[in-house]
Amino acid sequence: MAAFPEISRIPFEGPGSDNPLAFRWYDENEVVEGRTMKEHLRFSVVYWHTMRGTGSDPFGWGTAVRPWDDGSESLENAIRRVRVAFEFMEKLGAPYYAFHDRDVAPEGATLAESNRNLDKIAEVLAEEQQRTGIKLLWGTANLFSNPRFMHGAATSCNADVFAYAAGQVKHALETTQRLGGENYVFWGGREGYQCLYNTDMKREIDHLGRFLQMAVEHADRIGFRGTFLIEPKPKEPTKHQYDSDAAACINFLRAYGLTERFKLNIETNHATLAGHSMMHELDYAGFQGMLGSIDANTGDLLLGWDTDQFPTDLYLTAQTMLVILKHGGLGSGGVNFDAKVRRESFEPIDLFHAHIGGMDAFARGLKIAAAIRRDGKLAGFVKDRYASWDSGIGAKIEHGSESFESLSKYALELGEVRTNRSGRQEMLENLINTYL
Ligand code: XUL
Ligand code: CO
Repeated sequence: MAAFPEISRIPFEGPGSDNPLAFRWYDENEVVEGRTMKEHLRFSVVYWHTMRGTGSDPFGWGTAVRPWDDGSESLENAIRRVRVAFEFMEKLGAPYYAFHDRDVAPEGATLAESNRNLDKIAEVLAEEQQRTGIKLLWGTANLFSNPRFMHGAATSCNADVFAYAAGQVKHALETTQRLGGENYVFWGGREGYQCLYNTDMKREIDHLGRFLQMAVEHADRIGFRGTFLIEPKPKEPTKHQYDSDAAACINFLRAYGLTERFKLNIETNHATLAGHSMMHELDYAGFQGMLGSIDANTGDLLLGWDTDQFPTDLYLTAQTMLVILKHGGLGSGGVNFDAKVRRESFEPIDLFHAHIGGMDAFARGLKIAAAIRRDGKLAGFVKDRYASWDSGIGAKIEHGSESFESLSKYALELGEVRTNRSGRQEMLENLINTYL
């Protein structure tokens, strides 16, 4: 029984189309900068919001109508959901998906039972991947919903919880490998603190470092070759999350010797919660060779929390793609829609509208970014702005041959600096508008 019998494969109809169930910009075969849109964007659907989101919020129950889901935690229901997920992704034309262990399979009474449940569902996932050609972008473990993780998982004050989490991640990693997952993600759901009076921060962060080292050791043992990704987020659910932003994560990874195997999964709404723009986080990770993947969504400026909305703002997608292209693309990562429909958008068809909009916004963002790069005016301006570093004293400083002694002599001869030029911010903002 099809869940979406009235929908066939979402077609590309071009910008002139007024069909809300067609792509106007995302033509998976269109070539941009030498690669198809499909290859650049590597769109991925998330299982947790799309298949498990109910629309509940702290003030009310779920609103989502999902006729295929009986609301139970049975394996039959979980299997039905897998079939629907793949029908949805196939009709949408999304090449990838991502899941947490506990979204796809019910939690059992013991870790052993949970592992068995995941194994059964993984069989069905493998079968559907085989049938459709849809691939696993990444897997992860939910180390934050169950009450046992109230104090965190790898950073819990309770060593038994750390051990349990290790056992859970071992199985999630093996399942990801079994399904050909190209990455494995760590989002530290409760890895942080609410109160420093009761927290030994150094010990907790050391434990997190050791936990991730063990993940790498286990990956080596089983031959998992995918990229490990950390997903920065500054707060929510805890008041301070240890993986607070790209800079904090990279510092942490360096301190624990993990930079060879880890990159970052940058999420838009997390960047803005950290007080940064998506561009900032992407560029910061990118120039250190640590940009792995993105969780594509957006927040709402008037709401201060992680609203996980679908991205439709063309400035945002153009800026995002500009930085991604600058750093040579996402490699084994992708554009993963960690986004959920609003609780007022409760019908199944809204899942299509949301994803089509996000995919079109990214396709258009990609084209805008490519046009900005082709034109070269923006890059040319930036290059010129730093021209004083390309020769003369600037080049010597960059090569490391100058000292305070020599620069003091240079500055004394200079007398005063008379070479500053305008940053032309407004002119550049106007320039960007010409590509939209
Ligand atoms: C939470 C979040 C997670 C991760 C995966 O804010 O973004 O869904 O992407 O655990
Ligand atoms: Co995310």
